[in-house]
Amino acid sequence: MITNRTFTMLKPDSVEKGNIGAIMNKINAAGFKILALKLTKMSVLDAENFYSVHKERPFFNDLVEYMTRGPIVAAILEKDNAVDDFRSLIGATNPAEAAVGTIRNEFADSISENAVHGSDSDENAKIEGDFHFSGREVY
Ligand code: 3AN
Repeated sequence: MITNRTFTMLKPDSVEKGNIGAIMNKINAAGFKILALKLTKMSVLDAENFYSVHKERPFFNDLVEYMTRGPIVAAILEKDNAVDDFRSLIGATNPAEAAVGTIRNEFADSISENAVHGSDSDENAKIEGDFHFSGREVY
């Protein structure tokens, strides 16, 4: 198991607000190396599969609608302790609780539109990276 990679998405709100560059700057400044990167759009089926763990939650339909309303930036990132360090960099799920200086503190508006995704485990980082990238897109 590779333990130094994580997967992220800059969600539709980040793309709509023109925050791709600013968020990528913070990711680079925090020491993450970009192994794979693309602007892409999730289909409804993609989003339902990606977030299937949340399918019984009351916010599931809104989450799928949000994640499919426009393009996202998908990326695989490399750093020692990537999963935990990236979750520290993005901050709490609810931006109102995200520490000052975190990506969600600076760029997210609400718990339902919270700017970025970060994998929650090495196992999910691998699954999520494979979901968005073929082997020849990862460097
Ligand atoms: P995280 O993105 O911090 O890992 P998850 O995996 O619990 O958080 O949630 C996935 C996504 O579902 C969140 N990024 C957010 O867009 C949405 N979400 C999570 N909890 C809520 C909630 N209580 N109300 C509305 N949307 C939520």
